[in-house]
Amino acid sequence: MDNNKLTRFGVSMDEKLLQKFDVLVEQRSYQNRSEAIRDLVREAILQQTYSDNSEYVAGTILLFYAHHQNGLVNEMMSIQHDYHDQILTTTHLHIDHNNCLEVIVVKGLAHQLKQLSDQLIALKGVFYGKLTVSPLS
Ligand code: NI
Repeated sequence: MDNNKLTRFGVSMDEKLLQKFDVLVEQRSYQNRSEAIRDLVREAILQQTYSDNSEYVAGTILLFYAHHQNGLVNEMMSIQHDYHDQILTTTHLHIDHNNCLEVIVVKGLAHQLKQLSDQLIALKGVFYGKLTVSPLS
C-alpha cells in the first residue's frame, strides 16, 4: 500500500458493468474492487504519459464501429489520409452485418498518434477505440 494518505470516493456504475468488473476482480485475484481500480488508474495514467510526451513510438489503434452510421466511413478515411505519414497499414474486418473492426498500425511521435486516435475514437458510431503504443529504444 502507498504511504500516501488514502482518500475514499464514490463510484457510480450500472449493474451490468459492475458485475463484469467483479468477474475481472476475481479473475485477476485482487483482494477487493479498490485495489483493482487503483491498478486500472495507474495503467491509464501510464498510457497518458506515453501519449503526451514527444517520444517516437509505434503501436496500434483499435476501432470497433457501426459502418451504417451516416458519413462515418468517409470521415474515418479522410482523417486517416491526413496522417498518411504515420499510418503503416490498416486492416478492416467485417465482424457481422453491422459491426466493423479496424486495426491501424502506426508509428510516429506519441502526441501525433494520440491526436489521430482521439479524432477517430470521437467519431459518432465508434463504440470502442484504443490506442496502444510502446516507446522505441
Ligand atoms: Ni466492415
